[in-house]
Amino acid sequence: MKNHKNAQLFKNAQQVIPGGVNSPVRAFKSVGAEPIFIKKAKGPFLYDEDGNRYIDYCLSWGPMILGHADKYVLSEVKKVMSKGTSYGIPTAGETQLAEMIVSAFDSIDKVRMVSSGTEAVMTALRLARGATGRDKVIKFIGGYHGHVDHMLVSAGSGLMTLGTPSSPGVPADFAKNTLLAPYNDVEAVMRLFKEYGDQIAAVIIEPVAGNMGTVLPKPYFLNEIRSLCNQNKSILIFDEVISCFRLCYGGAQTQYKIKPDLTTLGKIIGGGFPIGAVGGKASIMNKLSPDGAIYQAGTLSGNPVCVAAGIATLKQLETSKPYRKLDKLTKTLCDGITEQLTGKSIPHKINRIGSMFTLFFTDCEVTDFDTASKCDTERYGNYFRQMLNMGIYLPPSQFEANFLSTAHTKKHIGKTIKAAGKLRL
Ligand code: KE4
Repeated sequence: MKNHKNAQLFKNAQQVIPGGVNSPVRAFKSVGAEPIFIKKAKGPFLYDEDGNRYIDYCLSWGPMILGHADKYVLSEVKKVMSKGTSYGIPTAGETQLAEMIVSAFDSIDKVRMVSSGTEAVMTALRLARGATGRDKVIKFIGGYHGHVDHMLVSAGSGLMTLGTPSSPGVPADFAKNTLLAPYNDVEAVMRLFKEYGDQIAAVIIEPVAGNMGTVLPKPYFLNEIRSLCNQNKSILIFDEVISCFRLCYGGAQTQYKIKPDLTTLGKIIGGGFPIGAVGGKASIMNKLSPDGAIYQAGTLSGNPVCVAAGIATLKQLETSKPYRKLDKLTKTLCDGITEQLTGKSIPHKINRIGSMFTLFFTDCEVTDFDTASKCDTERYGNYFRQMLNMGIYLPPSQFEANFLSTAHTKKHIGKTIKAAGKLRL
């Protein structure tokens, strides 16, 4: 694999961009490599500046479910762009996208659009705190909800504890209202409610975790969390920034038949453009300004170009209903990789739901951050680098999810399985 231009571009970037990247994971640090620089992308393929082509299983961290540069999305975006790109004044498109989201989610009566998943989470948490008059929030260890100050917290000593900042620059004061519990551990959540019940504004959870690698909720885990929130009059927030429209035409909540009070969305609903959204029951959403007192705002919120890409993406997902096919193709890929690695006696586990999966290098089931962090990340880095050299682009971290798009075919899957057969790990 040629790498000359990539290396030079990375050197140039590091002169003027911190770490040479605009989001840390893109630096490939956790996989012991230097980043490639992308020149273009089409369908399932990425093309870097050195002319190397890759089958892409990261898909910009999830949004590109139709593959890159989808013809219809681009044509709809070009149409809208030709009439201007931002007004800061309402457009009919925003209502159309909101209506599509409302009709896809039983739990959502109203939607407020923002420009990122982080902003959606920030808004949802402020809404929950404003609506309940309470300050504490429960999150799960290994859950990632964007870089909101009071979500950048990690567990201190013991299994359940008050959050301590996981990043410099987050005042301890901001973290003290964040409580942590291990994912899939209902008893830990019960203990938190027992101790802090009437102070807990919300529980925020990735109904299918994607940020410790893919980790699925144990049976009834989400139901238990739902009933604990009901009993304590706390708000249940499903962070579906990854899972919305990924697993089905709706969210993980549709699949698991659980109705949260608020949902954060992002990624796919923007079709590759900057977007986020928070949706929920009108009784809560109406508390947002200007009708309500809870403030939230954004210059480019509901931007017409981003909204056009989102509408074009959701329209195709709604009509083509690709989910069964995506599930089948992803199963074929995962079964093929497992066959190859088992043949090499390499301990591994694959957690998968639909077209979202993670290959963990471990011999134990991965059900929470504790078990995920026991994985062999060195081996993952080796796997990433070898697959990259064979033209397969994977998430540059063990603790992320892989995705398929409707542009991936059996041919691409076959090539990927064949590459897995050549691994020397
Ligand atoms: P953004 O602010 O990055 O748009 O969204 C934050 C966010 C919120 N909630 C969930 C469940 C998320 O996964 C994310 C962001 N996802 C990561 C990848 N897992 C973004 C990649 C990155 O940070 O560069």
